[in-house]
Amino acid sequence: MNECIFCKIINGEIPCEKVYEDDKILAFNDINPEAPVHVLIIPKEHISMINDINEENVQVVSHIFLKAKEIAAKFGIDESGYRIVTNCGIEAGQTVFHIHYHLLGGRELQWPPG
Ligand code: IU
Repeated sequence: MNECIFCKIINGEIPCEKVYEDDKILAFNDINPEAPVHVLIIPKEHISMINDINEENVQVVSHIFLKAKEIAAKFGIDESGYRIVTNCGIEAGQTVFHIHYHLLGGRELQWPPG
């Protein structure tokens, strides 16, 4: 996936503000934060979107959620509350086609989203 910007962030071609990394996932601050805490959590394996999750790659999703709660705790928002969002497809607002989980918090969040 040579042209994928998030793959380039994973392999270090493009810098990021790293929040967490292990062999399966990377988490970094969103370049255009929508909340005081806005972290993107991505699998190192290129998966374009939710529609491409299958029996072979699904385990990384549970790993992302296990680490998401730790990241929320690290930012001190695990008790106050936070939101995890994945946009799937154009009409949902997905602009980067490497699956990512937005972890948002640090302010009161509105519902429903637009
Ligand atoms: P979306 O759900 O696909 O719309 O989210 C893409 C996010 O990726 C969006 O919040 C961007 O600000 C963010 N982002 C980034 O953090 N760094 C980048 O180089 C690019 C997008 I391109």
